[in-house]
Amino acid sequence: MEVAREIPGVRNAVRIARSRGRRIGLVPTMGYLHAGHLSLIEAARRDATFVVVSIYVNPTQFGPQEDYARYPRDEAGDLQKCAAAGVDLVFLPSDEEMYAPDAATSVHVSGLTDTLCGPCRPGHFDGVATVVAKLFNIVQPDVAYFGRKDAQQLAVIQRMTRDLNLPVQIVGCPTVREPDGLAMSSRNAMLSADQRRRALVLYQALCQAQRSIQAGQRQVQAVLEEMYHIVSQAQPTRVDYISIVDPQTMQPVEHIDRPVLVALAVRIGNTRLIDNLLVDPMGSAPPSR
Ligand code: PAJ
Repeated sequence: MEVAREIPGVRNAVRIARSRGRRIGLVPTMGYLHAGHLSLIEAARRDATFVVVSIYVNPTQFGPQEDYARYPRDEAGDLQKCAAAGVDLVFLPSDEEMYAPDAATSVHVSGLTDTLCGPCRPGHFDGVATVVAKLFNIVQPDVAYFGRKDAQQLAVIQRMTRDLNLPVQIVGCPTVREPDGLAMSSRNAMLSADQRRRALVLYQALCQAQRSIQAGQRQVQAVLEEMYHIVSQAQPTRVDYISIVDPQTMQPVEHIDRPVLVALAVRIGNTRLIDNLLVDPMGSAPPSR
């Protein structure tokens, strides 16, 4: 496995791989890798023949009051996991390598970012879209992999890629969960044992929403109230949102008459957790967890 900290090294390795006819797959991450990240790498290994993982805690997608400084980091552990997972190249840039001190350009995807995490995290999706556009330009992958756990992020990147004619195929991958249902996240490492137990309410609320909708509930408000009730039992520091939106536009739906994205963002202690479930009202048998 190669490790590159500078852009010319990445370009060179990718150029050689491409000259050998390899299909380049990119998995962008912020590190502290877990089974969710590894599932993206596995997906990349299935249909690409040269797998690049970027590990970069991107400062521009964190707000001034957010957890950039305490975001977990483990470079040595991440490199081991990448090597074991069969990654070909890891890109580990410094801030100086990624951003010129007078960088003045950013990518803004409008509309999709007006709801859910957008208003709660001003500038967040500009930071994400900009760094992902830069990673696409640095690595020039044929295909890139993103988790559905960050459904709004995936939608933003799909829209940016289409709107800017970036020659990259975007693949969305299913959410990987702990055995009890908690969505895997690097931020889970910041939870105390008690907060970890309380964090399960996110998934419990989503499952309840799915049960209600699949049992025939079509009123958005009724589903949201049930979810608030479950979430409030964990005494969250704050509920940023609990919403039911159209999975393509991310806009709130009025009536549940087609597949909907049920999504929530909740703070347990100082840790902000998000999760979502795509619910088909015509679907069968909700999970029993
Ligand atoms: P990060 O949170 O490290 O996530 C990297 C990728 O892993 C994202 O595509 C995310 O959706 C996916 N992922 C995280 N948890 C997952 C889970 N439980 N199941 C499946 N996939 C999961 O998302 C980012 O980093 C950044 O915003 C980034 C795109 C790298 C830009 O900086």
